[in-house]
Amino acid sequence: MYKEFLPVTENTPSLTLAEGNTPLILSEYLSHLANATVYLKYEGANPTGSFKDRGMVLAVAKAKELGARVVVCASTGNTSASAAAYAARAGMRAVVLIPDGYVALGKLAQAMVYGADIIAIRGNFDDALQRVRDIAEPAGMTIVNSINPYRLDGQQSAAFEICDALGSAPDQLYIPVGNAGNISAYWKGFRAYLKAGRISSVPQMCGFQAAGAAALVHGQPVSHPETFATAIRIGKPASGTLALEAARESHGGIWAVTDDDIREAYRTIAREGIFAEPGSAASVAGFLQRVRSGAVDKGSTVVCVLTGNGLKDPDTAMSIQPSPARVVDNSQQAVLDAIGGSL
Ligand code: AN7
Repeated sequence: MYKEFLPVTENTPSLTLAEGNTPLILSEYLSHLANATVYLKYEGANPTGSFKDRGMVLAVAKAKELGARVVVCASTGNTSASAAAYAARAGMRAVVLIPDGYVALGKLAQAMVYGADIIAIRGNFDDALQRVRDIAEPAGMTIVNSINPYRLDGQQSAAFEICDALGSAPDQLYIPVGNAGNISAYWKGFRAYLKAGRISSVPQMCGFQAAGAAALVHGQPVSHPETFATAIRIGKPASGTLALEAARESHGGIWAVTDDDIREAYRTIAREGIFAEPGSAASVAGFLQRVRSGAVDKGSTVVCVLTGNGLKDPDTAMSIQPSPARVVDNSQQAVLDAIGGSL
């Protein structure tokens, strides 16, 4: 679809699971709150339920084009699910290294069902990525983390879609930051669209890290990153320099949101019928923070990126309410009693 902006040639194998073209959903609640027009880019609608598919499709196709048989990645969960799916689709093998005990259940289930070799290391994501860097070349495997440039190239498509849907770039883009690839890819995409004359302005890039893993906010790596939003539990963002450039050049910034802020945002969008995983809700948490501090202009157009599907992390969803279902006898009266006659 956006082939002219991508390094695809006649030798690139055709590979797709129909990724992209995700919904841009108007949030009436957030728009009203900020006196602005606020959209949510719902990346949970991608084939494996996260934005990773946009870049993974290209990274795996290029690996295959160059003759690789095995792809490898470190992952907090979504990259491994996506790598496993596209490797399966391409008839290749996927090896994924994950931090033991810190990957949401749905993501682990995906990597397993798609048939990846899953190695859980006693360490965090940053340790896993270091091990991947150590082993990939000697083992003849292609790294498909976002240090692979094709990942960022492919992920530009989300920025293109937003501009095409709105007819122009938004004024501000809110986005979670983990390993810092996605914010860098969006910025690359907006600049490419500007250069091609498809848009006449670019948005302020507003990135948000979890407070317990806010390396770019503090200006130094976090050796023991902590947050319940395991997707962004990353202490040494590989694309940190690109992300800081995006923030600076666009007059935006990278800020921290607390786990409580993220939980509040997670519930807020769910009350509008939108289910996104905790890491994704960091964008909305950041938006709410900036509305409170008066940094969102009235009448402006804003997009918050919801990077992954809420179904990925059922444990977090269920932990928010201790006993979600009330179990009653199988009778009309028992059901009416349970709902308190409120109907
Ligand atoms: C839902 O899967 O790093 O700043 O290994 O899963 O581009 O890293 C995931 C990251 C945001 C952060 N939202 O994006 C991985 C991984 C969700 C994510 C991010 C991730 P980047």
